[in-house]
Amino acid sequence: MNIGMICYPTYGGSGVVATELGLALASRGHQVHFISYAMPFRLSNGFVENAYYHEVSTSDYPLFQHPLYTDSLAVRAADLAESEDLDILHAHYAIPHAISAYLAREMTANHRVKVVTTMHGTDVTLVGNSQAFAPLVSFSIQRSDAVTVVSNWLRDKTLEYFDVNRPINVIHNSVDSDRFRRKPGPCPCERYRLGQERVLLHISNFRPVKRVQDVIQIFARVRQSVPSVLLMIGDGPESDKALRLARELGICPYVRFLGKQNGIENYLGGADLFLMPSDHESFGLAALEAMSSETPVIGSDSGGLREVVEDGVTGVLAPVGDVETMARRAVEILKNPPLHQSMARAGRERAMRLFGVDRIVDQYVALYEKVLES
Ligand code: GMT
Repeated sequence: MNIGMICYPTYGGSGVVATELGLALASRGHQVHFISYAMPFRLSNGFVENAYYHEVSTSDYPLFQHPLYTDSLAVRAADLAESEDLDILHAHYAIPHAISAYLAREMTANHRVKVVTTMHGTDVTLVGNSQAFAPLVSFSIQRSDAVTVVSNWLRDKTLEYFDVNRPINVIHNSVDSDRFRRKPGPCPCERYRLGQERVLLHISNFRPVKRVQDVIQIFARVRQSVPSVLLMIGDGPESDKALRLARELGICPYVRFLGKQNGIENYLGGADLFLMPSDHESFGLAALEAMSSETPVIGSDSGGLREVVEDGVTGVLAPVGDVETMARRAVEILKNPPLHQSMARAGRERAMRLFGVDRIVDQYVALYEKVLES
């Protein structure tokens, strides 16, 4: 098949999912064309057979006060649909990608290319559900040839928020278990252990939904009974608040803000616990990557995280905002090596059994085939 993969190139789950899916499809011999405004960051490791990158640039004509990315993307995608004879245009994250894909299909001769839209979370729950965008997301869902979401929870939210009368397919996110595995040798975490400290890790885009201040609060409590350091990877609007809170709580020397990092598998493969106390996650890809790396997860008992983390088995889920319980359970795990080890092993086993790349890519391929037959 010839597939156009429309995605965000930045650090973040939806771009990662699109890139990993595209690379897996390319390794199976499909021709995959990534379409974005910059090179997706997990694609920038060099030449990959059957994978191509097409940059979208927008016009800066003075009349246009705002970049017309949606339009430029549609034109680029339509052009590629014709020149590369695309079978599928797969839009990751509805806004604005699904609408650009729809326009592209309508612009092409015979409307041959099929549009598959995958919704990832905030395109349904926060941004998509806002008055500014809801009608557009609804329209995109109705006009796509197939729609997928990354969890059962997100399917339910989609049906709750939008008036749609079409199947919404659940295809969970996947993890490359070769890449995300325990690292036996020296890992970057070692630099930050001041002695025998344990390493707690958080990775996100530091948006309000991630509740990064809860991460700091949990760590402050853990540190009272377990010598430990906290590594904060990523960046975003709440970084300053988290830093300020760490200062106020007097734990600054033990909290390292590392910014955006490549090679997060090296950190995940050396950490002792992963913290994800989000308000909600439609899935929680980083939690899955942690489990695959044998790092137990302390997270919120909400959203799609319940489909990823098995509470009490591969980590612990506690009510949103309940930093006391999250900290207490984290300490229990850190002070009990057999428990830690059994959770670590169970996490990897669950990640491989339910979320292996082959299993998930098979589901996308089956969906593409079905759409092409219709
Ligand atoms: O968090 C976001 O708003 C961005 C989005 C993204 O592009 O990374 O994250 C969502 O998609 C990921 C990949 O499917 C999911 O693992 C995340 O849970 C989801 N984030 C939220 O639902 C908050």
